[in-house]
Amino acid sequence: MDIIDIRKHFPILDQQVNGRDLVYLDSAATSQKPIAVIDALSTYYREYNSNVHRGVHTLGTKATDGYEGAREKVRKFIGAKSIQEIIFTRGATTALNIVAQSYGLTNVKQGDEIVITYMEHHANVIPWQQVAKITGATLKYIPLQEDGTIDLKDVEETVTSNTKIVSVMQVSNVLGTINPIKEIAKIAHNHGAIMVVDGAQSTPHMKIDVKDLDCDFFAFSGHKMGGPTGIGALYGKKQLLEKMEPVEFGGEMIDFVGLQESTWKELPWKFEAGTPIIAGAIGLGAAIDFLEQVGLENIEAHEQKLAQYAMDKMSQVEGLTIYGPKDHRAGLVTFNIEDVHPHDVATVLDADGIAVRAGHHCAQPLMKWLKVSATARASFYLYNTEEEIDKLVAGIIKTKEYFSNV
Ligand code: 7TS
Repeated sequence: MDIIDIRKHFPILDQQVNGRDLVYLDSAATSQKPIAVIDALSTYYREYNSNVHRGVHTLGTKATDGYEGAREKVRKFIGAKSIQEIIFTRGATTALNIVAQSYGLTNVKQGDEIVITYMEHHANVIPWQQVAKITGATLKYIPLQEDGTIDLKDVEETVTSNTKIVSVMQVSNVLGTINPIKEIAKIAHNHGAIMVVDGAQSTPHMKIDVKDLDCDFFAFSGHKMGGPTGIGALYGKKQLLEKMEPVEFGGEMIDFVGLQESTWKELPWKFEAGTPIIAGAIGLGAAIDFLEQVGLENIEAHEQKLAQYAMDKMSQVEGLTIYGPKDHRAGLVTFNIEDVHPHDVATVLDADGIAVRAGHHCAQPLMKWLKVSATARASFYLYNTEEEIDKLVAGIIKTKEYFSNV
């Protein structure tokens, strides 16, 4: 992987922020977009903007081909069997909400259990809280080890014959933990529960194979993997999706509409009411092409190297707390500087052109578990370099010194 060449595909990186070269270390919030994606959006709007699945005119056919072609790219990218199992959504949040509202509300009843973990993003907490509230089910949490990993023994102990749904993130957006999804899915299935995976932080960075994971549902967002905002996907096993009711109703998703009753289109379109996110899907398809050209295994290896480099350098800084496992972790490092608020850390770093995120990262149950109210986080992607991590570490030391003198 030639990093200089990779960076040429991301024009936004080549700019100064506050008089310094931009160091973008916030890809876990949203990644930057390669020219191929920007061009795909522009070409769609300039040359063949049309609605899909309706007209027979040439532009409409081209738009439909682009939109459905992107679905096939997603199918292949995550290893699904059929395009019927790929539903375009606004992102991971919408995908998880569809599973909760459609599958959850019909298949969970009083006395049942839904199992998640303490490290989940709010998008994989609140939809289940709502299902538990409405149905009278119990929401249970798999505990974490001290280093922020999951012990399968704890999964065995938490999941019971009353568990109907187990929903776990594949990669933590705060701890960088990579969870053993395949093994957790096995435990869920042994107890007759289904396995839902929040793949928002894994799909951009590692090869995903939903068949190998044997998960029942898998959710991800396009904007964290070089694609546009407003597009993502829900994968679901066909036999489950077939039995599920849509959560949105209107145009596009119907087969026949009578005065009192209507019937739905076949999968996956019954879940896509209204004019879909056509440009977004085409842009996501272009992002997938780009990632595949670079190679997911190359991206993963590059980020592993960056993560290890960052962990080595940052752990040498006194007064710095780093959260999450020491190794076998994803390309992000979450930290706090002793006696300095993370928002101040992010502000001082920004003055040097370094973009990191500070806050609770939409993981308040995890913040409670970590006994902090907020943290700072540097997250990496294929375009980041070791030199940028050196700048981050220098910025952290500068921040520490600045606040020790005030
Ligand atoms: N799940 C995980 C693990 C995430 O990290 C995020 C977004 C979501 C779900 C929601 O994705 P969305 O695209 O539907 O919003 N995480 C973050 C983050 O860590 N910083 O900003 C957004």
